[in-house]
This record gives sequence, structure tokens and C-alpha cells, in this order.
Amino acid sequence: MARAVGKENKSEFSVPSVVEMRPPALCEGCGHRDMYITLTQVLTEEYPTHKVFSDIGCYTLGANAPFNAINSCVDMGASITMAKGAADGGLYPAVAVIGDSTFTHSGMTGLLDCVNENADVTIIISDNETTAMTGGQDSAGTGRIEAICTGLGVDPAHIRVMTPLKKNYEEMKQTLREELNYHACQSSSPAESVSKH
Ligand SMILES: Cc1ncc(C[n+]2csc(CCOP(=O)(O)OP(=O)(O)O)c2C)c(N)n1
Repeated sequence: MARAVGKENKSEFSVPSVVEMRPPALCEGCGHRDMYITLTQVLTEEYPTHKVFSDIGCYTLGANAPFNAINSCVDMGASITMAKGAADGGLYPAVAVIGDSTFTHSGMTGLLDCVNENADVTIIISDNETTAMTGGQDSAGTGRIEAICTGLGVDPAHIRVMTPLKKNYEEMKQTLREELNYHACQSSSPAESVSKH
């Protein structure tokens, strides 16, 4: 801050040499990891023009190494609406990644908009059935995420449930490819995927 406003950059405390820089990371074993590993592999190898619009939650840590998986994070619910805006503007593939709590907080409205306008987006709801980032509170839509998507008008054929485990990687990648290749504009409803763990 000091540098930016042209002031002297005075540090009152030095960092002890034993302290290593440790950026926050997704927990070992977290399903968001498996989701990002498969998603990033498919997108970087097969869809070089992709952009991933993410949201607020533990899965925002997908921005860090080793995933480097997301291109934006603005505010609660902005993943779906930004992906829709980008798709409307001609970006392909436009992918949204949102957690289950953020989805029920403010992602559902964007999804309805996508349904109404047949947006060409792929939406991943990375569902850990809790609000992990803020301490594990209940999540408003636990057990009902697929039903909510159906209720909002998503074609059930394109609500794909994946279980993010290493043994399922090939199946997950194939599901992602199928939904990325599905173009709602030429059909009747937006593609959507649910990653559940
Ligand atoms: C407007 C607003 N309300 C509340 C919060 C606090 N908050 C941060 S992340 C989050 C939800 C995270 O839950 P989820 O989307 O399920 O992701 P998870 O952390 O479980 O991976 C909330 C409510 C916020 N950042 N902004």
C-alpha cells in the first residue's frame, strides 16, 4: 500500500526465517481437488479457448497452484452470470464453477436466466454438502441440488452427477466432454453438471 501511494515502506515486524510462505490450499482428500484435476486436464488439453468463472468458497482456492484452474472470482453468485455473459459475447467454452451453498445463496437466479435464454454454458456445482469455507454450517439445498436444477427448468438429461474420486477420473472427464460439446442454443436447455461428494 505504502509503495502504491508513494510513502516510505516501513515494516515494523520482520518475518522469522523459519516461516515459509504457505498460501492457503484445498484440504487433502477434498472433492474440489478431484473436480479441478479432471476439469483442468480436459480444458487445457482439449479446449484451449476456455475460461472458468468461479465463485466464493473453498473452491476459489482452485486459483492457486497446482490447479491454476480459474480465471475469475468476483462475488457470491457471479460465476454463472459471468459465464453467461461471456457465452453471450461469443466465448466458448464458458464454464462456471460454484459451490452448493453459493449456488443456493445467489447462483440459482443466474441459472434461471441461463435456462430462459438457452445459454451455451457448462455449470459445475461442486457440492460438498456443507458451507466449508465459513466453518461447516448447513447448506440450504443439501440433498436437493438436482431437484432445484430440474425445478428451474434444466433438462434432466443434462444434469449429470459425478462422484469426484480418483477411480472415476476417466468417467468424469468423459461426462465433462459430453456437456462441453452440448450446445444448448441449438437445442432446448443449458448444459449443466453437478459434482457431488
Ligand atoms: C454476500 C456474502 N455472504 C456471505 C459470505 C461468506 N461466505 C464465504 S464463502 C461462503 C459459502 C461457501 O460455501 P460453498 O459455496 O458451499 O463452498 P465451500 O466453501 O463449501 O466449498 C459464504 C457464505 C460472503 N463471502 N459474501
